[in-house]
Amino acid sequence: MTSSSPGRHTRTTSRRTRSASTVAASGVLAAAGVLAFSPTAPAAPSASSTVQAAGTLGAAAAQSGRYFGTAVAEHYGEADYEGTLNREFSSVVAENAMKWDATEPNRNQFNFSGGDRLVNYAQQRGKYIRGHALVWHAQQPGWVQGLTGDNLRQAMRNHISKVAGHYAGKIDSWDVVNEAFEWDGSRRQSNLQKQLGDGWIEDAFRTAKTADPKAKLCYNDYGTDAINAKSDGIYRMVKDFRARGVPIDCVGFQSHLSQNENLSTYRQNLQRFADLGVHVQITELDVGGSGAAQANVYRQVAQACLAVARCNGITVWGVTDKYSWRARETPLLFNGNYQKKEAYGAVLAALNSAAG
Ligand code: 9MR
Repeated sequence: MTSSSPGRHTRTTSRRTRSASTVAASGVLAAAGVLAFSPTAPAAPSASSTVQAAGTLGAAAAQSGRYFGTAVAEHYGEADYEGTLNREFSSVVAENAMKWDATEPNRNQFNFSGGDRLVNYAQQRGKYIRGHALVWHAQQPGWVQGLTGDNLRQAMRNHISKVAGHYAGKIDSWDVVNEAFEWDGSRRQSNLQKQLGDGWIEDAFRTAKTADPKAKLCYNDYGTDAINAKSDGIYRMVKDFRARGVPIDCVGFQSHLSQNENLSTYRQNLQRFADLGVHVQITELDVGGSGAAQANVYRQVAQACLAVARCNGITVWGVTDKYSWRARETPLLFNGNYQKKEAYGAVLAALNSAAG
């Protein structure tokens, strides 16, 4: 991929020409405002005899113009956590700090402290930033849960306007709406759906577009990792939005998987969405399991994204197994002692082989 990915900053990327120092230097340039949000700087072509495989996930993904990110929780104080985060990942997303309950605990009273901290951290290091999540049926503050009718509509619009407005120009991709479909492809019967009817999702996207015109606006969900009834329902919505000019730019596939996952239609599913003209992103990847079986699922997911031109990035849902929401299933790329797991090697090799 050579254009307009992973962010809105067009760049061309040579294959396997980055070194760790190039990536580090690009972070400095980004901090100086030279390369705003660009995780890596374009590198000069080099002779194939001098080509080196990239040594970190972020640098390896950047060879094809993609980001490789992680969800971040509040563990910056831990040296190994921050060291691993900073070294390996070219993109971040707040695991919880930008959700509705965290950002607007009382009506129209906003708390941006956790989100601001992450955004500052990422900007200083030239990392891509995903925003998660403006509207979701879960993690709503108590005051939202009882609202009805137009009162809820106004609360939703105000929340999106204020949060997306606060971060306008800083977020590369926003999860505007999260998890709004059922397994059978129908709309989830959330308070939003029941009170506002089918129009609430496009209302949310239009409001976000006004608040932050430059961010890529995404619909994000789980259980959509195959061609199935749920992904069919979302596909129909995205197709309709594109046909009617509703501002949707990307679809996030959370990809909370297990090592026994059947991924036979994973790539085709990404591709059919991409063919609607949206970017697709793997947004919350984790794979319960261990060893070669786990590594194999990670490899297939990375290869699928690499095979789809509009798949512009992969995010894993945490840095270390220790702090994973699925900790007992050891689903991430680094173990509790921040050692690289077999899955790490599989992902790195896949990213490097796609580049070379
Ligand atoms: O990982 C998040 C965990 O710390 C929170 O307690 C939980 C609350 O619902 O949300 C988790 O993240 C979810 C994400 O925001 C949306 N997709 C599913 C993720 C795992 O539950």
